[in-house]
Amino acid sequence: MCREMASGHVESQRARVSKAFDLMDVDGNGEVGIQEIEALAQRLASRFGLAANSKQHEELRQASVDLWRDLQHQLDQSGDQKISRKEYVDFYADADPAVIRRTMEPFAGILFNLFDVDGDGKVSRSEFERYHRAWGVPADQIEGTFDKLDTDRSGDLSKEELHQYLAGFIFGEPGSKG
Ligand SMILES: [Ca+2]
Ligand SMILES: [Ca+2]
Ligand SMILES: [Ca+2]
Repeated sequence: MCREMASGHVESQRARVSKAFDLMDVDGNGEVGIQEIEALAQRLASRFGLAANSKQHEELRQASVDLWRDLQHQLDQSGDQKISRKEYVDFYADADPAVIRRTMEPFAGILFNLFDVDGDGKVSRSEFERYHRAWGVPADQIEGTFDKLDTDRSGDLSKEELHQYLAGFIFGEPGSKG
């Protein structure tokens, strides 16, 4: 059972998608339901420091629920209102990146605006760090992630660059070329 150790950069797309699923399956029972999505949105909101009844909080919650409905619509083959690991991995292991992008778009847009505190349409290094520090991510790891994401080396993250990052979280880095 040493898969973690052996994985590194060569782990398969299925393994990546499965790991992304783990992030959502908070109680670890092998399926994800609306309660877990709402709990995740809640956690995200608190990391961004959003007040419980603020407009931004509500937008984030709504975008999460919409994303969930979309996923459920596409993935819940058995119709039990839950997405199982198998449904999730089967779908996203070979999903068309364009489909993933479309699914992600509204949610990613909301998150981008939350990251972009000064509203200049870019996520600067300090905006990126500020958020990740709240999650307790070590500074050098944040730096490394930022540099990797800033593919055009502009010193900040465009919507496109951040989008790749978020898609990686939720769908296991679709289209990443290893
Ligand atoms: Ca679960
Ligand atoms: Ca900014
Ligand atoms: Ca950039």
